[in-house]
Amino acid sequence: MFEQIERVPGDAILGLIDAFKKDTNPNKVDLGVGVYRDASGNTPVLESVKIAEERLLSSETTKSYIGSHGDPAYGSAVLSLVLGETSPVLEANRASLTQSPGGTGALRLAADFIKANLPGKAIWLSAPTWPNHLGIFDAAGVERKSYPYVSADNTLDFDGMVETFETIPEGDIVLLHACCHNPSGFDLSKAQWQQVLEIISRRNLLPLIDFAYQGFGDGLDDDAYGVRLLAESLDEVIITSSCSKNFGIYRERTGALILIAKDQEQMENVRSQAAITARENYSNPPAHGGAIVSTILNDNALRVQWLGEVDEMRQRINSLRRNFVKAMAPYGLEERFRFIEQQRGMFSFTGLTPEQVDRLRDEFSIYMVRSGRANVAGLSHDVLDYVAKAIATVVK
Ligand code: PLP
Ligand code: TYF
Repeated sequence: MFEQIERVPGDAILGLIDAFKKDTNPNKVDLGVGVYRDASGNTPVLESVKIAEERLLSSETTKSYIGSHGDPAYGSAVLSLVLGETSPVLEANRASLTQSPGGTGALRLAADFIKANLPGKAIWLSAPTWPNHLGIFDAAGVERKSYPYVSADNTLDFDGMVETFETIPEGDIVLLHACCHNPSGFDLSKAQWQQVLEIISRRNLLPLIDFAYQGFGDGLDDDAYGVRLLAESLDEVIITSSCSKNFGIYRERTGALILIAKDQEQMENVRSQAAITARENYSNPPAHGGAIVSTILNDNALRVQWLGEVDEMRQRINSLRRNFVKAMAPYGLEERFRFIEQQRGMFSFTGLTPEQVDRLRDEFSIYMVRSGRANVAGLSHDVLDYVAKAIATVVK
């Protein structure tokens, strides 16, 4: 039965992990997969997470199911984190949250929800976007289209984006990255979010906002600007949120599907559909990650500690951005790479070609995605000069 099944290539980003492990060069640098790294190159368990886990271990009384929507304490804590403590959307009781296995699980719930409840509607993805977006909507059978996002000269193509938005049929879904665009690092300004809101509202499109990096751009509240603007101004918004990065709990698979409806009545209707989708995929979400998050967010001291840890991760990334540009100065390339300071989040489109990326790997053991995407968090102040020299060599 299996003999006619073909082998397919694995995920190109995750494949970099193996390639990096096999490399014996002591100077190797991993700028590939998007996980945060500290100054020693580790992806640490946050202190606040460790304390929460210790508490959970001693206080946990059951391993019974938590229900298709997950833990209500997690749900209300994450709704406040995403939409803001005093959100009029929460006041009006028109937001539903379903705990999901990571942001990926939330995206799959969103895709299945769209397929089942909004028949014939297509999803519009930025070009480029996180490659998993393509697979998730294909797997769910949702028609996929794209809008321009990055120009050939490696700048944000906002004009191209809004021009395309003007052509999208009413009722179609547009996927927006809330902040820290993966893979480019180019984010919308507040004025651009306002413009996006105006077009979406006038043309009656449905935004799906992927919020995987809250806290990694300019701060937890600043990063939510677009999300909150659209949630408060529009009747209907879909949000997929992830705690993988900002709590550093990648493998605990902790995320959320947030469905915002016109009023409480319609919210309860769509919420009931989200429960079916969850049930048909995996029944109940894993509990541990959500318990960590709600323990932290619902305890003042732990919350303050976590806020400090998120600030530290973000500040490290942003300082690496500034220092990378400085490190290019000896080669006369400071201005050419100045945009790295303006990009936000873990990722930067460096503008390097696939051939230049290959040379970085082959000649210097520096690993990044062939699109030229670098995980800035994979840098450290110790390797900046080495990486700068290598890049200067391949772009010459
Ligand atoms: N969306 C984007 C844009 C991402 O980069 C990621 C990262 O992995 C995710 C969603 C999903 O994250 P996770 O499923 O690990 O929570
Ligand atoms: O883009 C990244 O590197 C992260 C991690 O299939 C990731 O979002 C990459 C690929 C994948 C799952 C997660």
